Amino acid sequence: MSFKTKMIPLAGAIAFAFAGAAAAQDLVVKIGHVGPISGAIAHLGKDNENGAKMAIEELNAKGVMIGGKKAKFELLAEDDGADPKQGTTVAQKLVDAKVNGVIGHLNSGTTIPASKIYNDAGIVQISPSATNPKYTQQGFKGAFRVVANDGQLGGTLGRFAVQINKAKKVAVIDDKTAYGEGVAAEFIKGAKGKGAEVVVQEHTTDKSTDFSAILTTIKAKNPDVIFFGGMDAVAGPMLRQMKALGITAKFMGGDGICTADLVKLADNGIGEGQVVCAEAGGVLDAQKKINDDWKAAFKKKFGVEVQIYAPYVYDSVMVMVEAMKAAKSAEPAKYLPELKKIKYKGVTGDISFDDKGDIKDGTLTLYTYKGGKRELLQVVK
Ligand code: ABU
Repeated sequence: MSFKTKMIPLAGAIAFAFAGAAAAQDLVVKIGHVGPISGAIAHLGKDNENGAKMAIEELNAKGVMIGGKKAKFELLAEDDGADPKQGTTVAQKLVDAKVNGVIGHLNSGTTIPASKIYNDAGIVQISPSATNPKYTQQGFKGAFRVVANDGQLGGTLGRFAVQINKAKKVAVIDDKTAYGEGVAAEFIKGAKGKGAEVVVQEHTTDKSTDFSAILTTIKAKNPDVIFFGGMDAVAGPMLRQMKALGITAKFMGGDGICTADLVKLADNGIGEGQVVCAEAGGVLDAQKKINDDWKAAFKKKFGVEVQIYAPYVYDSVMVMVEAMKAAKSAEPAKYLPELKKIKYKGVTGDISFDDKGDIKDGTLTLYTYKGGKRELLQVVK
């Protein structure tokens, strides 16, 4: 064997050794994501999870340096089935896996109990979609939310019902979840504050499919507006059954019903402009193009429209990583102070947090549905 032929594998071995050393110095950053990937709102959980995937893939492709090390981001995605108990089980699983941060959960009913587990473990959590105010009122310094809360959502919709929809009599239904009850209570405050009368209040569950009894009671009261605190998987069949009963009242709801799939779930049960709902975020002017372009890229990548909160999940990952870069560390205790003072321009708009961890200057986007499509009504600051 010649000297030359012996040298080539040696050079290769040296190069391999260096490459191995560099890889050993990479910083593995584990980001947990939790949403309902099973059950009636699995389409929304998948939407959120895809937002996280998009962020992680982009970050890994870009090559992010944190504290002089190349970060390798890993997504640990869990399914909570929108169930509070399952939510705490998977939260503990992520804590045991020593994640550097958690994006989630999707529902308020899972986010709130899980937040105690993350707080006790010193892990930073950003919810991209849970809107119940209690989440950030518990005094957990690592709990953040990038959307407006139910106070803003329900209150604005309550006022809209009276001022724009000219409602004098409103009926209110909730699904008995932390979100549904909370947003319905805020709607009542907003509508009553503007002079409307609540003529009937009914309750269902997030798993119900037959609403004939409560809709028959409501029909007898002849309300101008029916408000539903709950998610699209329940609102869809409810709208279909309203149509079958000949109820033509306006139907209003929060972000939980304001999805791309509502039309499909209602099976053509939505009258033109009958539904008014609100996303707990929104962008105007130049930022709208950035948001629209991101949604188009999402559709190209996953072959489906954004349901509602995928861009907020994407921004939640990005804002967490920005804080890690600024802190030169992926350790929650080290990047938490940076997250608290962050000013980030995301695809969902400007993100910075108040003392409680809520987004500053939360925005809402009101939508209706016409011609089988969601249509923007107005962006409200
Ligand atoms: N905000 C609507 C859906 C999630 C939740 O708060 O339960």
